Amino acid sequence: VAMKERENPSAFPRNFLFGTASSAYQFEGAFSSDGKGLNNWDVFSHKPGNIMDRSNGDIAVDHYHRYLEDSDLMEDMGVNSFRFSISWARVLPRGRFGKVNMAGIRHYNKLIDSLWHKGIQPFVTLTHYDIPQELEDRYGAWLSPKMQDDFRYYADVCFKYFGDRVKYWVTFNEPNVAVIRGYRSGIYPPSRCSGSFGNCSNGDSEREPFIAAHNIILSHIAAFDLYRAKYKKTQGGSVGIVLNAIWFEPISSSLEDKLAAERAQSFYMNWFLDPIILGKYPEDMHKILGYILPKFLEKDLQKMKRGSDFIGINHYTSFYIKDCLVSVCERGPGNSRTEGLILRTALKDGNFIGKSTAVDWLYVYPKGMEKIVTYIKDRYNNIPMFITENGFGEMNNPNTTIEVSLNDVKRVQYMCSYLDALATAIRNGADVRGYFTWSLLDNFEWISGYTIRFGLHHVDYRTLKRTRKLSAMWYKQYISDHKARSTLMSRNTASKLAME
Ligand code: PNW
Repeated sequence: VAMKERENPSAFPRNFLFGTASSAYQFEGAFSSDGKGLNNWDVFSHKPGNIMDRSNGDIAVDHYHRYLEDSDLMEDMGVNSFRFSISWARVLPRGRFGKVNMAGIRHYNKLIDSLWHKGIQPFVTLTHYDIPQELEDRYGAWLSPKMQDDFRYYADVCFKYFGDRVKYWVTFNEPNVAVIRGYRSGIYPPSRCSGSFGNCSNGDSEREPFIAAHNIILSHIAAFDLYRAKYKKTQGGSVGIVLNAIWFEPISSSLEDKLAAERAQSFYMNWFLDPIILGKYPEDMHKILGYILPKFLEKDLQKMKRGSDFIGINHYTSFYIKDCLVSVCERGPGNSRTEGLILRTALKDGNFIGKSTAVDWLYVYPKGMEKIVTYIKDRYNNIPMFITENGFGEMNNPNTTIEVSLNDVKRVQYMCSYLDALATAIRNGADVRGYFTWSLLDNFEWISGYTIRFGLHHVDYRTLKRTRKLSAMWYKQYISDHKARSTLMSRNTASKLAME
């Protein structure tokens, strides 16, 4: 088998980015060091009842102090890229209402330089859920259109200080998840929701998600446009956005279920990507929401075709979707407005689409990777794509020993099968340029605290010691094997060209 594999050229192109992913709040810790301001997650996680194990990211995995050790782990795995995020409040403790924190700038400069030193490309996200608390207090976060000016200012500071060495920028990580959880169910800051959507009653779950999303889309466009006008020529990088992407499989081949799956995609991912890439909200959102859906102004629309150099895809899971708009479901018919907001996920003969895991939303269905990538390729004219996250979570309870954690066979199987499905999509023509596994280390898993481990390296939360798991060793082998095989491919291609 090994021989045969070696004769097989890799599907991944030669300069493909193989990396691991992280985010500031989940990794850095040092939440009040060196002049950092408080952000929405600092405040949220300190309120009792918000985080499952009553933990927070005050220390997290102390990546702020241990970034050198962590870049050694990456070097050892042979990855050629690292996806991390900048903490907005570390760079601008009070947003644009205060000074730039030069200690924060120095920190990211050191991190970026240490990566370059090891031949690791930085792949940098500006906002991975965390925003300065000052902005949440002033505006209710993304509910205000003023946030566009705040975000543009923040992006400008980052492009200016880091753009000579950062060639891949992501404006937002998963704004679809941030908005649905922040303004519909209320389980993430700013904890707003109403009606039957969540456990609070301080918002408007039927409207606010769409207002927040609209302001985020315009903020992305503002930063993209700023980069194009002011930095692109001299810095030569690219700017994209990352969406959480679930594959929605129609539960039957009926037209109703197919339309329902399409609707689910509209209300989850195309909600953001359509305006940014195609210049308008999806048609079925218009139909269902009517006047609730905010309108773009003429001056915005000018900038909104191909408003992104690439799409980042965080893909983990798939669900069956069943129509409830036309047909009657167990959960009752959806009324026209809430239909789009509630994912009508369904079971087929009592089963989910893939194998269940310790994570309640994670079902293993590798084919979903091929399907979602192909879907995005077809819908957005094969725009360059990166898999910015894909990974497997395991339970961490007091009984899990480190030995069990380190022998993460299921994570290896998951990565192996999902990468295989990705390779198929690439062979069929999808322009995918990189893959980042979530995550380099076990870390703070948002409202699940430290109860779930997603890392290729185990972290002992008492000593913060890192130990590589089986998956880290497997990934190292996988990368080196594919590097060898893609060199083979370019040689084959070269000799083929020579023959012609
Ligand atoms: C992502 N889903 O969130 C986030 O970007 C990471 O910060 C997080 O640690 C990681 O995935 C693991 O949870 C997700 O419903 C939110 O499919 C929702 C889903 C997937 C990932």
